[in-house]
Order: sequence, then C-alpha cells, then structure tokens
Amino acid sequence: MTSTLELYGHPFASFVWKPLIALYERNVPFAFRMVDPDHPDNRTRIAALSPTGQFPALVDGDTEITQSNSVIEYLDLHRGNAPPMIPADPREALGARMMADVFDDYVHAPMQRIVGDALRQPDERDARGVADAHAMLERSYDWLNSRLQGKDWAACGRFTIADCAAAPALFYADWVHPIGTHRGMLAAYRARLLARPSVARVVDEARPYRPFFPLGAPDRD
Ligand SMILES: N[C@@H](CCC(=O)N[C@@H](CS)C(=O)NCC(=O)O)C(=O)O
Repeated sequence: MTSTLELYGHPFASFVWKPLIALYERNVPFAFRMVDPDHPDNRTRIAALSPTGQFPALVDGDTEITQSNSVIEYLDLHRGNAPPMIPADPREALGARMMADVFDDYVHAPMQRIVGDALRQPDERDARGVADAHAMLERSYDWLNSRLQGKDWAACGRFTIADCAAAPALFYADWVHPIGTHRGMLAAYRARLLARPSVARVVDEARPYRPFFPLGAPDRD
C-alpha cells in the first residue's frame, strides 16, 4: 500500500508554490499540512523536517524531503505517465535545473530580502541590503528578458521545474520591483505563467492571505 504524500507549508509562502505547482501539473494526490499558529503539531513537525524550520517539506512514509527543488524532483517519481518536471534527457535536465537556480538565486532571493526587511522593526532594517536586492532584480530582469526572446517557457520548450521556480519568484518580485512594460518578453512570460491553470490555482489559494503582505499587496496579480 502506498502512503499519502504530505506537503508541509503555507499557501502564501512563495517557495511552497513551487511543489504545489508541480503537484497540480502532474495531478499527484497529497495532503496539505498547514504550518501556522493554528496547527502547532505541524509547526513542531516542520521544525524537525527542515534544517532551519523553513518550508516546504514533503513526507512520504519514511521518506522526508526538504528544499523545494528536491521536493519537485521527488514528485517526478509519482504519476509516471505524466511529463516529469525534470526532463529525462540529461542535457535538457541541466538546462531546466540551471534556470530554476537562476530564478531561485537571482529573483526569488532578492525578492525575499526586500519583503523580509519590511517585516523587521524600523531600527533593524538594512537599507544597503535592500538597495542591493533591487539592483540584483534589475540585472536579472534584463538578462531574463533577453534570454526569453522567442521562448514560451524558461527551458526545453516545455513546462519544467524552471517554470515552477519562475512563477512564485516573478509573481512576488513584480510586486516589490515592477518588471515594467519595457521588458516585454519577461512581462509576457509572467502573464503566461499566471494563465497556466496550476499557477492560477496557487495564486487563488494564496489570495485570502494578501493582507499579510508587509509592503501592501497591489490590486492586481
Ligand atoms: N531553500 C528553501 C527556501 C525555503 C524558504 O525560504 N521558505 C520560506 C517560505 S517562502 C519560509 O519557510 N519562511 C518562514 C520562516 O523563515 O520562518 C527551499 O527551496 O525550499
């Protein structure tokens, strides 16, 4: 008998969107374990599952997986007839992983830094760190805008782990540092991601939590 997959996280948490998108893309059944003050048992569990207590984490019987990209990779083992998020061809897989890293490190991370700073007390804020994060987003947006020329998806000509990484990163990054209409390729790619049913679903599931966004959620997706 196979065990129920359990995903620990919060619907508003950007890194949790990545495996959620993969789960919805591949129609893999799972139980969502909400990590919030109303679920102290789940908080205790995630504290043990993840090195820093951060989410997501996946539990499959005795197997415990942390780190969003590893969770997505693990999910490829389920629903064998659905297209994997990591392409089977090693060269394609490398390209998809590389672009996932680009979105994680150069879009998601600076976005998190800006949001994290806004959650601090005024006397604990790091103006230089925030300025550096905005500068990193500028450079990354330009690079991505040129890289995405003539492409529907970030790698391999189809939806992969790279797009799972891109969706939350670009969704929230555009809120803190607008992509702008002058970066047409990147803006169109973000819109394409948001039109994808798996991504639209995570955006909708997170909608009730928008009042918690420390910089004020804009009145748009
Ligand atoms: N490298 C991790 C990053 C995880 C991460 O930053 N998670 C955030 C949510 S988006 C978190 O748990 N924040 C709550 C906290 O730090 O207490 C991954 O890829 O899963």
